[in-house]
Order: sequence, then C-alpha cells, then structure tokens
Amino acid sequence: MTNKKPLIAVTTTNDKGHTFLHRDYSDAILLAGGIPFVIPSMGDADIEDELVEAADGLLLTGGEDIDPNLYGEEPAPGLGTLTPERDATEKRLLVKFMAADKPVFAICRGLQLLNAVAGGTLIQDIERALPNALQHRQLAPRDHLSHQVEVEEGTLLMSIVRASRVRVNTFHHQAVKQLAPGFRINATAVDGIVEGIESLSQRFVLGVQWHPENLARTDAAAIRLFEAFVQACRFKESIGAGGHSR
Ligand SMILES: [Mn+2]
Repeated sequence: MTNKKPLIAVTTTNDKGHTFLHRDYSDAILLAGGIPFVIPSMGDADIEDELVEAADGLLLTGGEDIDPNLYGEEPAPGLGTLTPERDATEKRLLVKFMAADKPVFAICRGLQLLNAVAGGTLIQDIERALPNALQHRQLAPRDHLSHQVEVEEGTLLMSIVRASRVRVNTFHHQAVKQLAPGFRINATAVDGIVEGIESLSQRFVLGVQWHPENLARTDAAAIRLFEAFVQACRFKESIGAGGHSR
C-alpha cells in the first residue's frame, strides 16, 4: 500500500466537439482521496495500454444507451441515443483494466456496459419491457433518494454500504436482463430491476445502477462507495487467499 493518491481514469461523453463529464464524478473522487484523470474516447491501442499501466483504476460513468449489437441484439423501439465510439473505447479499456486486475467502478451506463462486455444482455427500455416497473427515471432533483434497493448479504457491496436496504436516486431506462457469467447481483429494486452487480473473481469490479456521485456529500453509503473504490485502487496487487500476485 502506498500513501500516494491513486490515479483514477474517468470516462466521458464526446458531444458536438466537447468532452463532457459531470463535475460530481471528479468531485466525488477528490472527496474520497483519489485523483480524477479525465479521458476522452480514443482509438489508439498503444496509448490505451499505457493509460491502463499509468492509472490505478477505472471509473465508467453514466451516459447514453449501450449499442445492443454489443450484446447480440437488434435495436428495439424505446432504445435511446447511442455513442458507438464511446462504447468501443470503454469496452477496450474495461477489458484491459480487468485483465490487469485493476479496480473498476461502474455507474449507471457503466454497469450496463460492464454487463454487456462481460457477456450479459440488457433491457433496452424498462417502461416498454416491464410496464409495471417502478419509475426509474426520476424527475426529482439529482440528489433526491427516490427508490429503495435491497442489498444482498455476503457481497462486496454489502461490505461497503453496511446496510441491507438503501435509498437511491435513479436516472436509467435500461437495466440488466441476463446477468453476465462470472458476476453476481448485489442489489435489486422491489420491482426486480437489477440495481447492482459485482465480479465473482476480481477483487474490485463493482457496478451500481444509481448515481452515488450526486450523493457523495450527503449520503453515507454513496461516499463509502467512492472511498472503497479509491482504497482498492491503492493496492497494486491482490489481497488475501485465492488472489494472484504479480
Ligand atoms: Mn433504479
């Protein structure tokens, strides 16, 4: 373990010539003791390799819908805006960070990308697929805690939030359909919508469907998520039995 602040690669949306990141993401990393390192969409494999080597962890942020081609489905009515270049960049980075066993924290779209890249599928539009589901696209302010999620016992998520129920904000219309192999569900809403997943084999590959970055100043579970992620990024190798060391 080192006292140096870990460097966290943070993914962004490229839109109309701008690289866009909501400031709450970088503020939450700073608050948790990390250094946010904002990365644009890229296409250069050598640069990406160097980035993965330089960075201590990857934060996959929220954004537009995941291209259903990524999980072997055709576009359905209700599918929103796609950002294929971002999908491609994030997919390559995710695979490389996971291969290096560096921590990945995936928020909202990030969780969906994680599940798709790891071999799962997505509900393209919750309202169409599940008309009786809760409202998962809240119209309340970003930091309003809209719905409850039940946290699974014995999960990494439970060890971080230390509560079997948390209230969360919600800004998504897509969700996990089929869970990726090698992952487990760690949180669920009362309507059955998956609200969190984590890797069974990697030391810290965790996704949440809500937006803890908007809650980092006000909600204990939210800041703990960022602190646990940044803490995991301080370790250069696996801890404990069963981990592989380098
Ligand atoms: Mn939700």
